[in-house]
Amino acid sequence: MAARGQPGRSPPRRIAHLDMDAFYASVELLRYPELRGLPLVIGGSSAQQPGVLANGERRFSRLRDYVGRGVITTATYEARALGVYSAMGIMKAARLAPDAILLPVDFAAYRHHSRLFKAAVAQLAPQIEDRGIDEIYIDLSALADDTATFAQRIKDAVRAATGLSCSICVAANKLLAKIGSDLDKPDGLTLLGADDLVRRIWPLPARRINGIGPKASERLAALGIHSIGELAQADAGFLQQHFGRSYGRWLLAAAHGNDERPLNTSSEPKSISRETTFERDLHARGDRRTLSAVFTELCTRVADDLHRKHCRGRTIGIKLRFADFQTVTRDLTLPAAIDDAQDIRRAAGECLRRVPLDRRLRLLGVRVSALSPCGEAPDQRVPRQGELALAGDLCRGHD
Ligand code: DCP
Ligand code: MG
Repeated sequence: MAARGQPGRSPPRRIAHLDMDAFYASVELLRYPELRGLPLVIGGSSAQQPGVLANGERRFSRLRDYVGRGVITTATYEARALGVYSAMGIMKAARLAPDAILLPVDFAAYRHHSRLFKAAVAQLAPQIEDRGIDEIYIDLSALADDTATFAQRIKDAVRAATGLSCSICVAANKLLAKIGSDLDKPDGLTLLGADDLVRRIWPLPARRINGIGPKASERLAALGIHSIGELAQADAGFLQQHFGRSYGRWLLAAAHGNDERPLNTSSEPKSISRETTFERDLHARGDRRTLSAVFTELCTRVADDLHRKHCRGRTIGIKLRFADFQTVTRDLTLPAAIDDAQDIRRAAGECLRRVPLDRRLRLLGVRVSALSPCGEAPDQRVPRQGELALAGDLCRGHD
């Protein structure tokens, strides 16, 4: 992709996005190679654990035998060909593919293989941003090697370390590399150059941009914008009018393949946040109870994340997105770091009081930043409620 900014001053970056193919299912196939080539779905509980017959053969569960409310985490490409996908209810999938094999999730095995593939890549290219269990970004900009040769070397190293295949795209930035790694799955190696924005990216549906969720893509469709190309041709003022200033601007930049975000190569989180987009837009008055419950749940989940990462934070923030897509954030910085769900709820509640809640909301989020590892500051104590008002006066607020 073309370098943005001042041509000639800095060469375009080379950012790779690597995503493992049908990850959970592929790990299971290492254990049960006899299932290769068959439609296989991962989900459900230990009841789906394969049994062993008297003759030593394994007996696997089939989708048609499943009863319950579980959802599919992933499916092999053979199962996807039958219309079965991640997040689909297992009983619904059973109607489409009754003979498909069902295995329970085994997170420990997936985490193990996740660590293996990341370590193999880190040996070749140390500039890595960890994006979750089966995906990473890799910055290849400083490497002298030919891009395609190097990307193939990474794929070979992942296969040697894990026995698994992955798909890689190298592009000028994270946004394009992420879209691109999906284009030639499975076992893909995709290079996106300057000409490919129009040829390969613009025909794709707008929701393929990471950051355009189901709701935003529905709203774009209602405005007659279906593809990324159509979004790129849209009027900047029109987009800002319908999606708010900041999201509207971002939508247009993204459709033009512009993204300057650096890789976050630090393994220490800078902030921990949870947010949720509501099934239907909620109003602070009419839906007070629901909103309050969601708010508390978000704070609890953030607190759980903090505990897992063994850290706490001093700055507590909220994010609201109104039905018209206007997004508002507020935060406050406390005298001491906290990690307790109730304390986070109280501080986030303070932030919430500083936003006029006169319109319907589509999204609510809670963030804790200015993190410090637990145990490093023994003199820190949790502030009491009365202290929060003072802290609130000191805090920054921004829209
Ligand atoms: N996952 C999940 N629930 C979802 C989506 C995914 O539990 N709704 C899990 C199972 C996947 C893993 O995360 O194996 C990685 O997600 P991906 O979206 O990368 O999907 P896959 O790796 O399974 O398939 P693909 O080849 O499309 O990347
Ligand atoms: Mg994957």
